[in-house]
Amino acid sequence: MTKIALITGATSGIGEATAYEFAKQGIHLILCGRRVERLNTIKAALEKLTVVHTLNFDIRKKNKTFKAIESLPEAFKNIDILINNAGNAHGLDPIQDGDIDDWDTMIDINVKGLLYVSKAIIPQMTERHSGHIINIGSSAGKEVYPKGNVYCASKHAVLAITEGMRLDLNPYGIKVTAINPGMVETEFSKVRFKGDPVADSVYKGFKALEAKDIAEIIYFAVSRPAHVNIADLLVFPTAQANSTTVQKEL
Ligand code: NDP
Ligand code: 8X3
Repeated sequence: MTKIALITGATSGIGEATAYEFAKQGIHLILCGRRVERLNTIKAALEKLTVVHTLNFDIRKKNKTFKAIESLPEAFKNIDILINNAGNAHGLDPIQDGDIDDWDTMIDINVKGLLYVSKAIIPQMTERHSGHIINIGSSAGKEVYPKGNVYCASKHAVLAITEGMRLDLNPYGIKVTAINPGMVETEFSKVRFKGDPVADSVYKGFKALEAKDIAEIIYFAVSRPAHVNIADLLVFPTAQANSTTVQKEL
């Protein structure tokens, strides 16, 4: 039976690559993001492969998030796969110099936004006793690195929420998965460093993961048989051993 997937943060990076991967497999798509032009461009490209609906909202806005998901046409209301991917790091500063607006942004998007979207979608999954939620965590959710403080906290929270979801949704047969990437070359560093050219050096001197690498793993996770749930995956580029150990040739 054809599945329906909702992907947050589908306008770039891992979310966009996942949309392409799922479209190739004929999964029907609900693509979410704030940049409406990008949503339209991606929709136009993927409609050649599958059925696509777009939702343009900021996951920090609780009411707008619920309204957007309520607005889904009947054919898209029963979401089988939720990819909670939207998120970013904002800043890289020692805790004593951290920008409070950056802290708010990361907690509001990476943690609260993920919860709002989940809250809007889970009830129809529990009702149907079916569904798969994939939360995109991070290696930063497994260990804390210098100056990572609040971003790492937000991703540790994603991991705790994932485990909580897996426990609470267990009676309903809903799969819950955390996929935790190390360094992936996307717009992530541009957002983190707010356009500062330092962003360009983050992935220099080694082969970082590509968004597609994670997208393929996400598809692998959602395409396992009904009795198999990949609970938690940590994925590094080969050159990376942990958050602070990266073999670079400069
Ligand atoms: P990108 O910056 O390329 O993509 C981030 C996506 O999130 C965009 O589509 C953006 O869409 C969306 N987004 C951000 N803020 C909001 C918001 N307030 N409301 C709705 N959508 C939002 O980064 P990645 O693809 O790398 O990041 C995707 C996920 O992967 C994030 O959760 C990130 O923490 C995680 N991750 C990334 C790693 C990396 O090294 N790149 C490593 C480990 C985890 P728009 O701006 O259009 O709203
Ligand atoms: C992104 C990985 O190490 O850049 O979640 O914080 S890192």
